Amino acid sequence: MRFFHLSDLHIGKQLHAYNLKENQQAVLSQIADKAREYRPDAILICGDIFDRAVPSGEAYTVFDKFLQELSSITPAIPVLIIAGNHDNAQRLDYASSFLEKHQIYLSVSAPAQQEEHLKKVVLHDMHGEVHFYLLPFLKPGYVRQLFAEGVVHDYESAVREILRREEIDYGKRNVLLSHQFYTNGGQAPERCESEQLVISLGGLENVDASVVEKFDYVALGHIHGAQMVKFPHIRYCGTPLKYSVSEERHKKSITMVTLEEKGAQALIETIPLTPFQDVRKVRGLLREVIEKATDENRHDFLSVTLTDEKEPYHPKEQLEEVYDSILEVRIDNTRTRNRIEEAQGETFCVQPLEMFRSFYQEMQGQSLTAQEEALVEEIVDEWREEM
Ligand SMILES: [Mn+2]
Repeated sequence: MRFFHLSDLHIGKQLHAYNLKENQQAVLSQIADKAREYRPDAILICGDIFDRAVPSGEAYTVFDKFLQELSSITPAIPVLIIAGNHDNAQRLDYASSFLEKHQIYLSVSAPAQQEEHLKKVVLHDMHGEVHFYLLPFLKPGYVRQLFAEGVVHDYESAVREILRREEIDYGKRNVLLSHQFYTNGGQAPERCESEQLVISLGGLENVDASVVEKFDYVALGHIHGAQMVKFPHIRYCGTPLKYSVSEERHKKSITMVTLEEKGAQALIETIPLTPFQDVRKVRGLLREVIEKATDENRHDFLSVTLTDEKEPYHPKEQLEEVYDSILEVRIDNTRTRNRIEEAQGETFCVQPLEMFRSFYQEMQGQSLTAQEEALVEEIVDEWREEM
């Protein structure tokens, strides 16, 4: 049994002010090409299909096209999908019973009633059955009512108990799809900026990997850098594209897993994915950075740090004459370093609205309208009430 493990597509995501539609379309069709080439028995997508709970029409079109490309492969390859924390359950669930006829299996919410169970998809190979359990992203509050009082008190107990009630036969081959924050004895996986996770104090969101150790393979989503957690068969596959400058050095790939007979270690391989615009950091004098432009690299997304002591006039505009996708331009010289030192002596207390105002200015290159500002204020107030 061989399958592709994918997660965190984040369709509809922007990189700073840039729309990634074409990049996402290109990488998804690369994945479909690889599926045609390697013929996996299944494709697993472990949460965060969309970047936002309310995806744009454009985002739906990109995902729809991807599913169409996959389903045009014959014989059909089953596609197993769980919802992540960025997905909206009802929206993702749309047309799911229709999709199932095309072997696209979706699970968007954890069991909430006693009679509900995890979605299970059973596939066969020469060694027999493989049971795929689909566990969508959950919070303890979603499932607490299924158990006696006090049993589910954090994320780890929620995942442990929800799996326990499935009465899984571990004598068979079992694969779990999950989208949670798995750790190795409290040691967190390596993180990056695009995850935008809220870091909870005391590690409340942590689920120790030993909770899922008995599965033959655990296909994880949530963390954007590919890595194993505690055991080689418990893995995050990472995003298909670099979604932040902090991922500059990542090598994005499809994780391909081969399961032989029960008891044999899962074989893990990676199939590299090549973006048509890479995300890179460059540093140097303005003149040097401009000279480094070539026909191949001038379309990459660049985070530029200029070291000129004499600060150039409109550096971004000058860079944009040769590079077409500048994410940010920073200056690192004696003046800015001194300013940082001075600032470290002061204590900052920035109001959320003020912070958002300058963030928006930086991202969009324009300020908020009065109407937008009122909306942000409303959201901040709501948030305060919830605190
Ligand atoms: Mn994600």
